[in-house]
Amino acid sequence: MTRDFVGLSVQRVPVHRSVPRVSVVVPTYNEAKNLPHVFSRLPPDLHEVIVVDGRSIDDTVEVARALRPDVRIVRQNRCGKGNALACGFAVVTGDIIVMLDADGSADPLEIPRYVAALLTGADFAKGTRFLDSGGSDDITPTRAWGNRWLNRAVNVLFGTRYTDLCYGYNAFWTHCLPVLELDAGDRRQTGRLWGDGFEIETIINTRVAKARLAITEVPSFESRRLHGLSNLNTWRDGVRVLRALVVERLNRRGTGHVVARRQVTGADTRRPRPPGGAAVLARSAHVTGTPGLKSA
Ligand SMILES: Nc1nc2c(ncn2[C@@H]2O[C@H](COP(=O)(O)OP(=O)(O)O)[C@@H](O)[C@H]2O)c(=O)[nH]1
Ligand SMILES: [Mg+2]
Repeated sequence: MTRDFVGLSVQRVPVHRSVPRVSVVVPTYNEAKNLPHVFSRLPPDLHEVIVVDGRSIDDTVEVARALRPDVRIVRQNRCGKGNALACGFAVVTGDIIVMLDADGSADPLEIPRYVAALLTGADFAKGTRFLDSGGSDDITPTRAWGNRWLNRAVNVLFGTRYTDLCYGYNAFWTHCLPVLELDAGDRRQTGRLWGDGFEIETIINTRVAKARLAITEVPSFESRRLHGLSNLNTWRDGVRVLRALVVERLNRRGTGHVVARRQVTGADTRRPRPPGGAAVLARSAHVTGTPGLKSA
């Protein structure tokens, strides 16, 4: 089961490409041992795989190149997963962007599910571990507890009905990128800026909600990290997420953009937004299709 909620602040335009080009953005920090597993499960016919490395001290970049000679390597300019994603998004050339962790927790075999959700009308396909076939072997009880409360908070503050705020496996149409207002910034800048850390998922999830994009939740199973340790600090990063909710509620980031929405043929799950009301949430059919993923 997927869940949609819908906004109307977007303008529909036809996109003259029946098979979208899928770009996968992979932030990496010392993931050399995990990349063979992750890359072996990438679907064929991706448009591009972009590894954004955060000055790994292992062989992450060499391993990525050896596994996949066509990989695009980007060096992030500042620190943190958020900055890595911003740097990767900035160089994407495909129609769809998939955010994929490199530690083996996010399964690349699920990518077609996300693409199918986008092809059936979503602007943003948001992974969730807490719906239907979703689940997690990786989340600790403390993190699950924190996520539950943060999730309640986002839904109250932003009128959403998310089931999993703090999950980093998402996909969206590249033309929605301006809504995120992420700034890869000056390559010479080295400090840590707002959005550079693990608050990135919250920033993205709240900005797409503020922009009233059509969001579909996609059930996803999160496996245990294969090798190495998580870079996330539950309490420190939990506080950053909470702060992100407050900051993003108070600022207007994400609201100033009209997004040209891809005209989707076939079943349309969009519903009009009630005047002055919260975003509408509807349940759509199961996303089961495996659309072709083609190179340009
Ligand atoms: N480039 C880059 N990638 C990072 C950084 N921090 C984490 N990552 C990557 O982001 C993904 C998720 O990080 P992880 O440590 O597994 O966090 P968790 O899944 O929240 O426990 C992994 O692919 C990491 O390698 C960073 O500072 N820079
Ligand atoms: Mg992880």
